Amino acid sequence: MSDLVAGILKGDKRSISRAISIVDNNDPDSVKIIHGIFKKTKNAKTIGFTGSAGSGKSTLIGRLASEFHSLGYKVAIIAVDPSSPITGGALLGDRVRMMSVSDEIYIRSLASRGAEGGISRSLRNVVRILDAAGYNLILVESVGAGQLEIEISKAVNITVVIFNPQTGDSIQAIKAGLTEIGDIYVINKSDLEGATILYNIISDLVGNHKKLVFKCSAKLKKGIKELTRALVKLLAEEKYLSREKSILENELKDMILNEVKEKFIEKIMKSEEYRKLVSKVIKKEVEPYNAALNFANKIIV
Ligand SMILES: Nc1nc2c(ncn2[C@@H]2O[C@H](COP(=O)(O)OP(=O)(O)OP(=O)(O)O)[C@@H](O)[C@H]2O)c(=O)[nH]1
Ligand SMILES: [Mg+2]
Repeated sequence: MSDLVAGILKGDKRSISRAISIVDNNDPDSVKIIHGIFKKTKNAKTIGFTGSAGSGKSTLIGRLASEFHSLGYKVAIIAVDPSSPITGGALLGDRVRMMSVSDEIYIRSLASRGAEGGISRSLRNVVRILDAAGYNLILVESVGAGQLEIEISKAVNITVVIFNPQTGDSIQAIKAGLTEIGDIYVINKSDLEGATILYNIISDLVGNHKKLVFKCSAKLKKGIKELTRALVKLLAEEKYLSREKSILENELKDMILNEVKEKFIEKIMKSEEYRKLVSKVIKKEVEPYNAALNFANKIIV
C-alpha cells in the first residue's frame, strides 16, 4: 500500500489508476490510500459539467481541457456514469482522445454504483488522489438522471450546465431543476439553428445572472476562450473558494451519519426492547408512528 501511495505522489499514472479503482469500488483499502495522501493534497479545483445526452459535454470538456492546459493548469478529466457506458455520444475518453488533447491530461471514467451518496464520496476521494498526484484542475462530466447531477453539483466547486439547441432542452432543464444548480450556463452548438433563441430563454430563466450565460460551439472552437476566462475568474472568487469548506463539512456530516446509522441499527436490532415493540405493533397494542417516536426519544439521550 505504501508503494501505491508513493506512486500516486510521484504522479505515476498506473498507480493513480489502480488507486482510483480501489476507491471507486469502495474497497477497504480506500481508507489506507486516503490516509496516506490526505495531507499532501493542495485543494485542486473541480468543475462539474452537466446537461442532456448529446449536448456536447465531452467535446466541450476536451476543448476546455486543452485551453486550461495551455494556461499552465495540470488537468484531469473524470466522467461519472453509473448507468451504462454507452450513451448518445462517444465515450468520454474516446471523444477527448479523438480531439488529440495532450497526453499530460489524465482521463478516467467512474462507475460508482451502489450506496446512496456513493457517487459523491467516490468522486471526492478520486479528486484527492488526482490532487495528491499533482493535478490542480479536475473537470467532471456527469452522465445520468437529474438526481445524479444534483449530487455531483454538491461535490464540485463550480457547476456548468450545458444546453443543446437541437432538442427541447429548455423545458427539460426546468423539469430537472438544472436552472438552479448552475454557476455558468452554456448554450453549446451555437453553429446550429435555434441557439440564439435558446440563449434568450435560458438568460430569462436564470434571471439576474445573465452575464453567466454563454454561447459557444465546441465543434468550431468558438467561445471557448471566453468561457475559460469566465471559469478562471469564478474559481478565484471568495464564494467558490469557501464552497470547498462546505463541501468538506457535508462530506464529514454524511460520513458521521452513515457510521452512526450503521452502529445504531446493529444495536437496535439486537435489543430486547425493539423485539417487544415489534410484537406490540403486530398485536395492535401500539401504532407504529408513536412506537418509533418513543423508541427514538429513549435511545437518543
Ligand atoms: N454542430 C455541433 N455539434 C457538436 C458540438 N459539440 C458537440 N457536437 C456533436 O454532438 C455530438 C455529441 O457530442 P458529445 O460531446 O459526445 O456529447 P455529450 O454531451 O458528451 O454526450 P453524452 O456523453 O452521450 O451525454 C457529437 O456528434 C459531437 O460532434 C457543437 O458545438 N456543434
Ligand atoms: Mg459525453
